[in-house]
Amino acid sequence: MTPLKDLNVVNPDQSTQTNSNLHGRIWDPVNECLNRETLVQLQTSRLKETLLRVYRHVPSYQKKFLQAEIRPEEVRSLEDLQRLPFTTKEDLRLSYPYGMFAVPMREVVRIHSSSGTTGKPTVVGYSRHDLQTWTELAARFMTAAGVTEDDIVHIAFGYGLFTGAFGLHYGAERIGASVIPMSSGNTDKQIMIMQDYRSTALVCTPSYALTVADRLEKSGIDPRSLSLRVGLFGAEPWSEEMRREIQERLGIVATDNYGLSEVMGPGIAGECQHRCGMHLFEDHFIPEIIDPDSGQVLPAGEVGELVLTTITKEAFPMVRYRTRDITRLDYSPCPCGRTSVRMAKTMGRSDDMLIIKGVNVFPTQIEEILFQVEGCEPHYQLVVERVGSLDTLEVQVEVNDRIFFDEMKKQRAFIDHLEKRFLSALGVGAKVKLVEPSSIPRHEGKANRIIDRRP
Ligand code: DLL
Repeated sequence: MTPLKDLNVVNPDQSTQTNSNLHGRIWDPVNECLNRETLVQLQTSRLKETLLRVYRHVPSYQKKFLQAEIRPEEVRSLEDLQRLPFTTKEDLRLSYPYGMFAVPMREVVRIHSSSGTTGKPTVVGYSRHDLQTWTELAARFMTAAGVTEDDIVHIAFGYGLFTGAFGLHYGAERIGASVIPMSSGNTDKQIMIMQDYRSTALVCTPSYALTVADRLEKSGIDPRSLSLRVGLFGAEPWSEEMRREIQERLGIVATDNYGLSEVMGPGIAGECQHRCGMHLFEDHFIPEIIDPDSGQVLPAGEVGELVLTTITKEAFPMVRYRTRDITRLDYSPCPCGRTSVRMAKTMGRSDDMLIIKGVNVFPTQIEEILFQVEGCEPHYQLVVERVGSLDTLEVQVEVNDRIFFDEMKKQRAFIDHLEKRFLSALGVGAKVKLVEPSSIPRHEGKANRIIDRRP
């Protein structure tokens, strides 16, 4: 473990203050740099408490545990977690709206809800203590991304039931940064505020960061004339290529952070300045990676579905929640000194995985290729159809103004080139359709890349 004196502590409540900027700043070094043995002890005792709480206070957990013939007291180690049943979005739907709350409503001080696209949303609640935890964890990952009390944090997530804006808002205030609660939409106004208020940190989805870059370009504003230096992006999958594109076009460092409303909102994991995976706050969440088909826990390092158990939440604890997000865990040491496991950038949700002629394809894989090809704009849409019993994929790609819409031969050669790249990288063919600049809808929040026309 890195000795505390070698870390740059910034949390005013932990002021064993230090020197070096070598590792970047660490908000809560005591808890972010625990050695594994201490961490496992802490996780085990917190897990036991959580299980007792849900068993006593949440009828659906009690029922599930009884069905699985396991009582909370029988869970004595982290390995025993595997004996517990999973919790799924369907469980949350069945208990809509408040059936899975583990405290009386008088102790719930905030309600949020997930951005479900179909049916009823899922409702989540926070106690006062949960909000404090959330704020601390947001301060952790924002500090890891490089935000300090000198930053002017421009929050372009929508304020509302979505957890994005509030999570980062309180985290930034906790750090002591100046927060601009801009909310989403009206890109021209966002840019005006960024210019006039000298925003230094941009908080939004990665796809919206590109929308901002497009608008700056169209308005003839040099991004380098803004004060932006760092971006904290999350809430949707994005590739390394997209990171490069955002960094180049906005002239900032782009960092990734991860969360989901059912478990907490943003503040589950985030990148440090080394950007080699997102530090997952294991003193609050226990991660597992499972095979999404069999439900079997996979060995460390393998790619699979992330399952999370909350171990400090009061109002809305989740036991073995299936996130549907596909990722991998890395337990190797990180040069920043934090000791937590790191989750890889998620490839996407298992729900978004397309199976084209038997081959699994994630939209982010297509994105990676598009961003490498000169002439493509970073805006695309995937159309999936079923012909007979086979699924087919069409990739609609925006091309930039400089490209030959009127020259058929060149256009054909460009399509052939892209189709070959897809075939060799994905192992399956995709049809490419070029579309006019600016014709693919832009999103203010999460981008919706897939049009599914399958019956
Ligand atoms: O998107 C919470 C959040 C807000 C995270 C702002 C980060 C920043 P939900 O609306 O419930 O909550 O959606 C959660 O979004 O299961 C993932 O599929 C996806 N997601 C979130 N962060 C990332 C990320 C918020 N960094 C769902 N990379 C999750 C890829 C992400 N996917």
